[in-house]
Amino acid sequence: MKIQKEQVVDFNKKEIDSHNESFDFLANKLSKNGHDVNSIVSKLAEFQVAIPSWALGAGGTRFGRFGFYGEPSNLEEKIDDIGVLHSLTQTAGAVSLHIPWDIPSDYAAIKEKADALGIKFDAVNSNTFQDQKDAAETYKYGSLSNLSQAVREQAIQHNLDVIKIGDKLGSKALTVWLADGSCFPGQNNFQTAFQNTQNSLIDIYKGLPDDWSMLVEYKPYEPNFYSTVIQDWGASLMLANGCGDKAYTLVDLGHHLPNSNIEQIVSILQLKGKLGGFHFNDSKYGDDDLTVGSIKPYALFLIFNELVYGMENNPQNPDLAWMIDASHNVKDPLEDLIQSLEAIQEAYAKALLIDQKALKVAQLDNDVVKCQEILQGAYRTDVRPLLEKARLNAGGVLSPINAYRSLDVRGQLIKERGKHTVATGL
Ligand code: PSV
Ligand code: MN
Ligand code: MN
Repeated sequence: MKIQKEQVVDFNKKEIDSHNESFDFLANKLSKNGHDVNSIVSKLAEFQVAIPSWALGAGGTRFGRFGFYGEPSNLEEKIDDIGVLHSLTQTAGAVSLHIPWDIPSDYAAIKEKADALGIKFDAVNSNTFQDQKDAAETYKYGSLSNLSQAVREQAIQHNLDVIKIGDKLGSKALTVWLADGSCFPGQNNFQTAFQNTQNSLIDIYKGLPDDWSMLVEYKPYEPNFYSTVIQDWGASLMLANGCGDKAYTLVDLGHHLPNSNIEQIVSILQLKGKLGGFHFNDSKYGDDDLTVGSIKPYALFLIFNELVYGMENNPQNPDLAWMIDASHNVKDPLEDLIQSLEAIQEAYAKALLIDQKALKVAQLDNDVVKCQEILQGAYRTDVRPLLEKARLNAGGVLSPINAYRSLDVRGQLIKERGKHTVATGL
């Protein structure tokens, strides 16, 4: 299934009048308030978010999995699905692979396919949270932190292998997320587990090509429910610092205890030049992996405010590896991802509308009310016409969900792949 340019053009014809009307109205208002609308639209068009190869099928929970018809069952088909997302939205120009779930059988062919669809290979993810077939050692009691040297060596070697695979595809970052930890007090010695993890990460870091970075993801619980070795940004930052300049912290929105001030975390990490990657999703309770912006859109906006500030004021921080890390239990995965991409762009656009100069003045005056008015004035603006314009300029459709449905993409996928397919890596 490939979306053709003519289909995009035809679809946009139906909505262009209404788009022009709402865009002109908004652009006029924003320009009068001193905003550079063209620059906002180009920033939106440039912003690309990687789609993880494991999010294109139904995810499921430990209580069961309800498949979604026409799911991709190999890497080629996953790339095709991202191609659909990218053709419609023009914001999904990258894929993040999970190894060994997605080892290419033919590197040249997969690269060629991705290139043709305008998709780059973003960070590669290692997997030491599952035992692999025929593996000599088990990760039941941890991987990089394990008390057994043989287990640690196997896990280190796996990460080095992942780097090699990513390198062949043009990736420039390795993301390490560990399930390591303990389920019960006393099970682990915290210091030994942390020290083993640090030493293992240093060994992996030594195998990192010069132009690569290592992203260390943290998570407070699950699958271990008493402790995880890399439980928070402090642990991640210490480990990254212990490795070197090319190691960074990766923030996943779902990996925080309730009410954590994530915007403050990303802000300070950027100040220190140590925020390397970002996983988008949303949650009500824990690592729920729900559609971005579906539960706490204001929190997402406040986080984007800090990200925008950091992108503009912290040259010491690298460009971030952006990725959606969501799972879909009841929605069509592609529709869910389209909604997430839209929510990300919306929060970004609203953050770009914050008058930073006026905010600074209000802060200096200790005018707390004014500070809030400035933030909420931006948040309350309906920025969707700006998103439409960015997509239109880039060759995408004005409204991706409408287009996806009117082109009956899922129906086509079912026709091509059959009903009872299961996405790999789930
Ligand atoms: C597990 O929590 C997780 O969702 C992490 O967020 C990783 O990024 C992802 O799996 C893939 O390893
Ligand atoms: Mn994640
Ligand atoms: Mn997660």
